[in-house]
Amino acid sequence: MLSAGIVGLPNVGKSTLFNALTRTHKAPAENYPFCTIDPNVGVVTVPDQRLARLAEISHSQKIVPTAIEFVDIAGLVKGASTGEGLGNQFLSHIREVDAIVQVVRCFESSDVHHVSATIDPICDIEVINTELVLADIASLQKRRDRLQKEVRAGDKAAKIESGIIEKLFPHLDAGKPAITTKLTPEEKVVAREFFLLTSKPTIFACNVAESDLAIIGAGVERGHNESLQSIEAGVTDPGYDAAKHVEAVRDYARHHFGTEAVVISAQIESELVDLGENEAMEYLRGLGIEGSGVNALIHAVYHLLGLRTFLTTGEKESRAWTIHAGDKALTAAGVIHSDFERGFIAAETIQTAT
Ligand SMILES: Nc1nc2c(ncn2[C@@H]2O[C@H](COP(=O)(O)OP(=O)(O)OP(=O)(O)O)[C@@H](O)[C@H]2O)c(=O)[nH]1
Ligand SMILES: [Mg+2]
Repeated sequence: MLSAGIVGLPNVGKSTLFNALTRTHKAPAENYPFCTIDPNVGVVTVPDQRLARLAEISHSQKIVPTAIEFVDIAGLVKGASTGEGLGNQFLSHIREVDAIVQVVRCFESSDVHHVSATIDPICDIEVINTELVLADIASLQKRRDRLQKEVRAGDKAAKIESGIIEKLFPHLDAGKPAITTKLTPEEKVVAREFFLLTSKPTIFACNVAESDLAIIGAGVERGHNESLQSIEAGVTDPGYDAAKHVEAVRDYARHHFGTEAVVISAQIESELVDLGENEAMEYLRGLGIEGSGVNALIHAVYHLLGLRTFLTTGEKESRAWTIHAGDKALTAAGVIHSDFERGFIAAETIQTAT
């Protein structure tokens, strides 16, 4: 199963988000930095309203949604790439995941300690990115040193690798993530073997206060202009403008990573995990929040991992199956059973609202 790692500075709400995602209280989420040391791992089902509808139509006995794994990783600090705050150990946890959700603190609270004292999401993102980039530079440097002998001996594969490394170096040196380096599809396949931290697809999660979520709107879409104002309820500083920070993160995500930012309120959604899903949605609506930011994040991560769903339905079950973006109907049939792939005749498609 593909997995996404929850990464960020200490005490920004990563474990709180993990609990909201897994609908558990599994991860301790206390108000002090480095509360998490060992990663928390949880399987998260991908919400899909179409399944319930199909189950109704087919009178299915059960519903089987698809799932992805989330890993709540310890907070990173400046100097992590050289071992600060158990940095090397934490970085190795990031190396094992397939995608990264970078949690950025956009909530104001004088009670919750911030490692760099002020709320400055862009500065926070840059601290994390710098550490990941530095770790990648160090591992590429080692690889380059190891390859030298083979390159001199004229080894063809080593030469190709070395060429790619020379493309990556200046990019990383400029502080940019490896994922935005211009490489050919063939080079990308080779570069995958380098296991660089900054080559992992990344998405940003802006963790805002529940009162700000009601105004900005949960999920990926940009809020209306008239909502891009500061609000005074629920924050210590009346001039605090969460929407401005969210906009800045969205801009940064787009320009530096070619990716998106999702707005969540980890705190409120983690407090609702004991309620049924409908009840939780009802509660959010009562707060003026349309739609769960956490559900939007799950969908965004699923897509980020390059995964897509198709559905089957019958009396026995209505089920979501996972395929990869670009897979053909034939491959999808094979996911259910190899016989379906071998004996495939035709696919009929219908248009549905998603
Ligand atoms: N006010 C407010 N507090 C929050 C929010 N999200 C998390 N917190 C609080 O911030 C503190 C830290 O949350 P955690 O989820 O443990 O943070 P973390 O990023 O996992 O921290 P480390 O494991 O130490 O790196 C807890 O006291 C949470 O209740 C939020 O949206 N608003
Ligand atoms: Mg934690």
